[in-house]
Amino acid sequence: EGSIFKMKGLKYSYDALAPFIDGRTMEIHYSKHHLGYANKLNKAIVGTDLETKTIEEILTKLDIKNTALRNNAGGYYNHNLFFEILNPKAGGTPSGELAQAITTEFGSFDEFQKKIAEVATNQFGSGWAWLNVDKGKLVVENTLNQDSPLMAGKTPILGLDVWEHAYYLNY
Ligand code: MN3
Repeated sequence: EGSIFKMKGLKYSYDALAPFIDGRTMEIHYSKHHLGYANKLNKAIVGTDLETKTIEEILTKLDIKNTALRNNAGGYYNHNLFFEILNPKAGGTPSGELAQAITTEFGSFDEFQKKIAEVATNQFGSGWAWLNVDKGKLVVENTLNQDSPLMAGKTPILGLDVWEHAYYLNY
């Protein structure tokens, strides 16, 4: 009842990314912050016609003056992506079409890494650094707060959470 958008679960344990991200930080981030966005998103849409929409539909047609929906729909979507793409058995350099597109757009994988690190570390206040597809091209950019690239018609591939809550216990 009322719980329309569910938590997807983690495919690894909270401490699987240590020592880079410690278990306590991951537990708080997932079970308090991410869950909070899901709960507040569900509260914002209960009884409205948004109940039957997908999260992507909600974000691409969002009324940005609806602050509760903007923050929590964005927060829910962004964190689903974040916790899915982090994985202790993943990483390394990409291959195939993505590797080719990164070389075309940024010159090399190293240059791409430099660029996204620069965008992330220069974020003023809370937000995200992204690798997005924008009109068929890769772009590195940031968003403020929990705004999702989907709100601007872009497709996120990689999202780096640079809110303090993502790292503040150890960094
Ligand atoms: Mn977060």
